[in-house]
Amino acid sequence: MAGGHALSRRQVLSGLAAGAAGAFPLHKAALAQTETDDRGTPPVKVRKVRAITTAPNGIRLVVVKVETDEPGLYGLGCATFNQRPLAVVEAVNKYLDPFARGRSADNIEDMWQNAYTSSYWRNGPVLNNALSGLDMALWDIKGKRAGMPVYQLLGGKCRFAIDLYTHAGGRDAKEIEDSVRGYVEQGFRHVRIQLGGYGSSHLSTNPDFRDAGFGLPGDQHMDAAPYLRGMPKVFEHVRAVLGDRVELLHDVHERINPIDAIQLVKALEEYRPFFIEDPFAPEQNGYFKMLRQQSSCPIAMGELFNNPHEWTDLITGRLIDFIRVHLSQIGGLTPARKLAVLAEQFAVRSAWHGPGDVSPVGHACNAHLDLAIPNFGIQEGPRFSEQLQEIFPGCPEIKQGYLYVNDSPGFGVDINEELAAKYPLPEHPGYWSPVRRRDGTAVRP
Ligand code: GCO
Ligand code: MG
Repeated sequence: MAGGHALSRRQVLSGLAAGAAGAFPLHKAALAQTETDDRGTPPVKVRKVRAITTAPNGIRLVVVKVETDEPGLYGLGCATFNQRPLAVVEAVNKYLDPFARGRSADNIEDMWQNAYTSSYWRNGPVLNNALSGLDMALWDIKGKRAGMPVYQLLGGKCRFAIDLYTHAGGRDAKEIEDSVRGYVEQGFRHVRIQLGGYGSSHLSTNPDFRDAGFGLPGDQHMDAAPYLRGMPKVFEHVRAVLGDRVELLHDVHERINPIDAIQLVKALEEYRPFFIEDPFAPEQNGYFKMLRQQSSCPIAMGELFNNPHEWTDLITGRLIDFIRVHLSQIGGLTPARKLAVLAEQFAVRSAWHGPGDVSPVGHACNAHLDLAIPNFGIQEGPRFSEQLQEIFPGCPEIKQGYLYVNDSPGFGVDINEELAAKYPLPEHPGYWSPVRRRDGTAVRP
């Protein structure tokens, strides 16, 4: 042990044996000895785990800060769940903080495994997000202690930068064409196209449920037929005017009946989508087999997944082409890197969830994993507002449709807590408003 009296292996083992007999305190000194790594680096312990919230653009971001017993050494992790931020904050501050205090910050897997089972019931969105904040922060700390960016800890780069897709949209085919052109001019090679909001709700008319006073006035209206008729026409138009210069993606967002989704995917296949996302709700994973038998259109799924049971069969059955989990919704980088390896065995590529409701720390974590895996597919591209870049120094950068991380140790992103506090969570608690068919029937949103 650097600077200390190194015990011989025999002494350590005999101390352990004596300690095991409870006869002699030497085993504690011996254990302390065995805890240092082979360079004699003293272990670092967790001192405090706390959640920080900020909403500079109205999106409820949750970041976890893990402070250690080494002065100045801390890590950041993303725990962002936009629809239930306060529940995640409680899970972090009231449960993971007391659980993690005094434990080794070096032993990430051990911390993850034991924190994961510390609630006994597990695999839900709130606890997974809290766990992700702790987990990612420990990887950030590990990088800082090693003096390396996290992607180096994962094996180094498989690519020079990360290819992104961005979101284009419009209320009709012409508006969408113009939106796509704008992004192609910015250098993006992959663009998601949506006809209005998810499910093209602007095309739906006669929300009879409103006239009947059913639900609340703010409840949204979406009938499937106008969307199902409109989307193929949009793809036909954009392909006709822009040809194959750009890869086109589309997000069904689970809002239609499974059999209609199969019809839609088959109708879109001739326009060569890069992928079609979330054709079904996670509760309807059983339809993927039927879809695979009828179409070779590339399929992406996963942003709503929390539990390994949701993705394992889809991947081992080769029923999807892109796995799109939201890393903090599955518990952080520790499970995500294992998921990436599982997917690689079945030629499933990554497409981690990366919209506005992921913090810059979460986007950096996506990016470090993207750099280090051979089965990278595409990355949903962030847009960092001025405020976000000020609150989170070190945000990854976007150039010509590629994402770049900096090479600072860890994830390379910090937080200005004083500035973060200037953007408190909005009054609205964040729940997703109901979406209804004409007769008021609730729709998976
Ligand atoms: C996407 C997603 C998002 C989600 C949002 C929910 O593909 O980026 O569908 O737009 O709707 O993250 O909070
Ligand atoms: Mg989506």
